[in-house]
Amino acid sequence: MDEVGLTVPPDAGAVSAAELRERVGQHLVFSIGRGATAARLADWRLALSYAIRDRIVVPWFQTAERINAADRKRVYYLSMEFLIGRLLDDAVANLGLESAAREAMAGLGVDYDALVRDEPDAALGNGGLGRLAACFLDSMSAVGVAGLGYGIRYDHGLFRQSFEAGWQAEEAEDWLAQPHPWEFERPEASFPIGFGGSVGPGAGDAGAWHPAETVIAVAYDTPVPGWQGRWVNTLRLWSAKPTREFELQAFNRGDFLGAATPAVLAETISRVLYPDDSTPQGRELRLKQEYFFTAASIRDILQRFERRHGDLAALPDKVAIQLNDTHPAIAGPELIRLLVDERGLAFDAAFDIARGCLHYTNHTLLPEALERWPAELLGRVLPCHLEIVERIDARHARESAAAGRPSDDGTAILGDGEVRMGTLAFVAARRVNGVSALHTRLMQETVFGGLHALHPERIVNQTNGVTPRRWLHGCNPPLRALLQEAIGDGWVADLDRLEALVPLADDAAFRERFAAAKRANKVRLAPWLAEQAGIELAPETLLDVQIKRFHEYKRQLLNLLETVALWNAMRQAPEVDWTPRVKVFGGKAAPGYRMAKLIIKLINDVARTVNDDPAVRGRLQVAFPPNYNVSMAERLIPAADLSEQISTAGLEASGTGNMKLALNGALTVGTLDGANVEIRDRVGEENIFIFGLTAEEVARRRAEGYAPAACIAASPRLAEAVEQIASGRFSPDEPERFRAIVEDLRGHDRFLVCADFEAYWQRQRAIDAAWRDRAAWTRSAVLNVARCGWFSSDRAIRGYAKEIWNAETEF
Ligand code: 26W
Repeated sequence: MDEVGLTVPPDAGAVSAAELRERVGQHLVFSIGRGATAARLADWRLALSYAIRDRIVVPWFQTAERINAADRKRVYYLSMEFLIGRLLDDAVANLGLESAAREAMAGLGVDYDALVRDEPDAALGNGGLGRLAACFLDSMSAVGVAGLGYGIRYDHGLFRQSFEAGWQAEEAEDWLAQPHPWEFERPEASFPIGFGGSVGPGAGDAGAWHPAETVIAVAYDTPVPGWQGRWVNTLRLWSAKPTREFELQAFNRGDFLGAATPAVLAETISRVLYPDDSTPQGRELRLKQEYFFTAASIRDILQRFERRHGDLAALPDKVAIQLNDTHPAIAGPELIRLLVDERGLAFDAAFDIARGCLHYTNHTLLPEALERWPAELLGRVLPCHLEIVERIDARHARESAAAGRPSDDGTAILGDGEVRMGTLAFVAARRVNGVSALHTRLMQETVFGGLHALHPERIVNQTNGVTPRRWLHGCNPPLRALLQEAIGDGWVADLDRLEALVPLADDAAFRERFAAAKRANKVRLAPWLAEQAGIELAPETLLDVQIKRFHEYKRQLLNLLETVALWNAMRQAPEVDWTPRVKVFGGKAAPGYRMAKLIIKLINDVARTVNDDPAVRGRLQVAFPPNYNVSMAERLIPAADLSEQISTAGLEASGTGNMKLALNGALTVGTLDGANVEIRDRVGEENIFIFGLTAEEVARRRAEGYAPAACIAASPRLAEAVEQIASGRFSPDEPERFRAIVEDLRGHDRFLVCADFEAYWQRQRAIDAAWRDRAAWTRSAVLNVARCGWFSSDRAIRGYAKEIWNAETEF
């Protein structure tokens, strides 16, 4: 009996199928207001979701009480993106209720799997950065960090992708078109957020900001249950609301639009996710989004701290803030503003406290992806913050000069009329980290070279990870069952235990079972792939997948060129016993990224030609299912045999798909880039297919002046493929369609596709041969699973807690 006299379930776990069925029935009637006969699939899904949610709220309260009672240091993860996917099945798995839920729904005549598939993805992110944030939330709960995620509750997540005549088409995503059972609106947790206006003089160091417009940030909380429901953290997403819902006077004057305008303008701030994952558009609305959620979060953090602590100097001991890339980098100036303007601290004291709390993760070295806001724009939207940035830069310059650094070493925050958000984040942070060993080293040697020299202790590495709950236990039932039998299920919370599989790699019977699990996943995938992409997947076919956002540095074009060359080779040598392959491409291009969209069209045009060609029937097929997202990844990854990680070395900060695919028994073909290097280090040279120029060699080739035409001339099969594309072999209706791709390839080829082509081709032919020796292939696959436990996001979070946040873990 709790304080309001409610009988609440004892704990997250322990519920029988009968009890659960009872609860589902009650929710259908009393929460959704439907009878069983009238209920649609979505109603049953909501009813089950509420019944599962009931098992989470009390552990949620208890976690908060434990954190308060122990006055634990809190970790706040600020991210513009959380690429969550579906929540029902993940919550059921984390509570250990899968069999109870299946049985309960079966008892009500409803198919559990159909329910799971009925849920829309929460696609509040673009790609790697957003998905990493979601995996980190799961792991912070799994290891018992007092963590809280802050982000934006976009009305519309990442666009829905479809193909019109092979061209990418985008339509607004609408996840909130139906009730979202996993969130609780928190109207009491709301803050006014100002924009524009002017700054007047204030007391001492303080300035007095008079914003021109204000919106209200309202919190929506989603519980984040950890493994076995022992710990439940919170994801708090902010939604923008108007200060006044409705201009009645305007309405009475018949100016209906005028009456609604303030509300529409306010709500625009959290309306939609920007679909760019590399080149910032530099839009004012984007800056407002970044400030909106960051300012609301900082206010919420300070308010929660001050509820229990009086001395602001203790803030860094009780609060660690992680900035997920530069998107929330305004957090530094905002925290300093509140400490100086509203709490009366001196600037330097405020700066030290702020820096003591802040930590920044960099996820890309691509120059065009580093945010730089025009100082004019920042000064107009956030006049107070520009002043603070100028003071931070002045202080930094003094520090730099004192360290004997030349003043023009490029480490200034302000320059060329811009505010370099990466430099601001670095200067105002206690720790800065990269997301793989190679990436972190390149950060120190290139983009952050000057700052690293000034603060050699500040940059540390935390190689990315993925949650084994969603990306192995959840998405791969056949392999999960085999692991359960072979080594128990301790691996779910302690993925290093997969190491126990190493000896089984030499056990033929086990290998047989392992291959059968992969086969079962391919058989399960086949009908879906036929329906979505019009291809036939036979179980013995090598399933070769490249699934990730489209970007030239990820080199989907290199994969496509190899595919065309293979097609040619099969047609020219039909007598050869070619290894049958299905090439799967999956991924979206930012709507404004013309070259990426042209490559998507090329892939679809080549797919049509190859799939219609009787000469290679059953030997080569190309599939490109539209609208790649988290749920599609959960479908494809367990069935994959070969993982394409072929980026230009030095440009993929880490990659996380590479980890998910290796953990599900796919072998990797890849360059020594990002975390591929650490995967190679762990699985062993002989259990991975590495090819291509290293990061150093890429830098050298570029520095020496790289001539792609020479590479093309030196490779007849590459030349043939390029010529076919150039001459409209795959676009007879518009022969010039791919001129831009061919001209760039022959003229610039900034991502060294031509330089790596022959090495890639050779490696792929070696893979054809390796596939023939199934025992050896399966042995390597087992060793990949066994030796990739380190790529758990639990390990990564433990690293952050120990080496960056200085925060406790409960488990
Ligand atoms: C402002 C536009 C914008 C939006 C997002 C620029 C850059 C981004 C992200 C940083 C891009 C991203 O998702 N980077 C990926 O982050 C993953 C998680 O660390 C890495 O594994 C990938 O290698 C990296 O490309």
